[in-house]
Amino acid sequence: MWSALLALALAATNAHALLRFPCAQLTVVRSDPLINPGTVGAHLHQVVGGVSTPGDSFDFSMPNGLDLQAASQCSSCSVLENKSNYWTPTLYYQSPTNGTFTRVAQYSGPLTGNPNAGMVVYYTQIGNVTSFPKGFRMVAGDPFLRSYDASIDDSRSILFRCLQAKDASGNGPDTHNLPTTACPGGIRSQINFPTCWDGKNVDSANHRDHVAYAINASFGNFGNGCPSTHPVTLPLLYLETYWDTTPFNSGWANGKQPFVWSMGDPTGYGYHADYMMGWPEDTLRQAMAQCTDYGGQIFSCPVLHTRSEQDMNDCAVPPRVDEVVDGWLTELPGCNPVQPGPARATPVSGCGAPTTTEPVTKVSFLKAIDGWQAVGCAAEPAGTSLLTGGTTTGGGMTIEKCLNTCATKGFKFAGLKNKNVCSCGSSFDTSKVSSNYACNLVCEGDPSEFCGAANRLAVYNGGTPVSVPPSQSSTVSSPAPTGGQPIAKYGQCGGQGWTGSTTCAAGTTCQKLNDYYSQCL
Ligand SMILES: *[C@@H]1O[C@H](CO)[C@@H](O)[C@H](O)[C@H]1NC(C)=O
Ligand SMILES: *[C@@H]1O[C@H](CO)[C@@H](O)[C@H](O)[C@H]1NC(C)=O
Ligand SMILES: *[C@@H]1O[C@H](CO)[C@@H](O)[C@H](O)[C@H]1NC(C)=O
Ligand SMILES: CC(=O)N[C@H]1CO[C@H](CO)[C@@H](O)[C@@H]1O
Repeated sequence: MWSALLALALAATNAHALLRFPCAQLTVVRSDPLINPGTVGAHLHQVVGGVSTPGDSFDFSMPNGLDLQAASQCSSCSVLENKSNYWTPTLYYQSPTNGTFTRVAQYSGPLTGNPNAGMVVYYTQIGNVTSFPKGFRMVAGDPFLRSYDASIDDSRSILFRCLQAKDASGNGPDTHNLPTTACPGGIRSQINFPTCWDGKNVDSANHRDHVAYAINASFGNFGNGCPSTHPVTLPLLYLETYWDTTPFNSGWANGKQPFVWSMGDPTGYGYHADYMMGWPEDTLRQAMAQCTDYGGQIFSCPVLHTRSEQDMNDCAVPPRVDEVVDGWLTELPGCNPVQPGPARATPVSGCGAPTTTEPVTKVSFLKAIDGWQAVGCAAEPAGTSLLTGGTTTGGGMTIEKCLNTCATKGFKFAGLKNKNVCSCGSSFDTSKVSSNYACNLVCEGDPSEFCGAANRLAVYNGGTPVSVPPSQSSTVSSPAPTGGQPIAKYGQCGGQGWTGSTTCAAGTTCQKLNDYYSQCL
């Protein structure tokens, strides 16, 4: 799509507005607040974008009318103004020899930096567009499709690119199904959302009836205008995700492609995506009028601003479903059976997979370990060391291995960083800890644990417990409402260090969610 658009933009006399920006991974969890609101979802998703409360998980319940712009405190996307949420399924490799599954890592695309990869988001102006209204949401694709039907919009809106190299060219053949040959640069999944709206409803029961694809549109083709039932043209939103399938290129048997989407789809036809709009309404409108850089670069658009990659990576939340999604799994999360079709897939349930969510207060990227205090996640920029008693790297690092190593050497403090680095120390400056930091990379040696992140140290203390100061706001903080105005629903109304108003708008009350944050609900 990228090269097609570039050609189009260069050829066009009137430039189409284009935004293209990366989003880091917010969370990977069996949640789908559109399709399965308030409960555990049917299959695993990777989610990017805003978080409705800081330190909270991507919410399982995102009720109609929720104003993401007002509610979101951080976003994993590079555009500061954008608090939208986007999610897609995740990709697994299934071993042809023993049938177990392991999750395929993602990588950030070329030309958009190097955040902890989620996806690259595009918004394109196709003619005279009307921006998404507040509260707007929709889905693209159909998770139950297992064959290609050119008459189905969902079928045409998806393509997979078999990348020939991990470089900026992005070259490779596109197919509607998962590639049938091993791809030297991995696979890029590409999906278009509908671009035509009924002009009235921000959502519909199936999250689709209020929107439609343009006539004869397909991925990379804008189509021939909107149908009369949905006459209002929206910006074209599309998502690209880079899957690093290359470690498995030698793991094909009998020429059969070994990848399967998290809903049990080995074909690719059931690929799908969800969108919850979280822009300030007028900002996207202005961007669609003014951001005509043909590369879609945000920094060349005066209306928009970017956040740092570190801030993107720090906007991450722990999964609230108690299940392991990495390592080698005997079943896909939610125990979705692999259904190759060509008939539509059928949903399964009651297979024993968790159906309840963990309380927000219970989930953390740090683990509760007897005799150790989980101090918190601290900033440790490259070239600096918060714990100075030496480091060990690799060796199938786990939290337990690191704590044991440090304890054996007589150190009270242990810290884990970047999946596999362990450092020890006899003292630690707790002011470096912030709940705004994410220590969310899965440990090299245990897929059920997290071992810090790049530039972020997960700190444990085996000595006398230390007190951790209230969280410093390091990234983006919401300004306290002024003038004693009542705070709107979902707005912050209290918590550690809060100096703003605590008066909620009529019909809502200030409810304590956790120690450092409270909301009008
Ligand atoms: C299954 O096969 C994969 C490689 O295809 C291997 O890494 C994994 O350890 C195997 N698991 C079991 C339980 O044999
Ligand atoms: C674009 O759409 C707006 C709102 O529907 C309308 O007022 C305006 O005239 C349109 N502009 C063009 C150039 O078609
Ligand atoms: C859509 O495609 C069909 C089949 O190619 C064609 O017959 C029809 O004229 C097209 N409609 C429009 C509006 O382009
Ligand atoms: C926290 C945050 O990113 N807020 C920004 C959201 O977008 C508005 C409108 O552009 C900005 O003013 C905020 O700073």
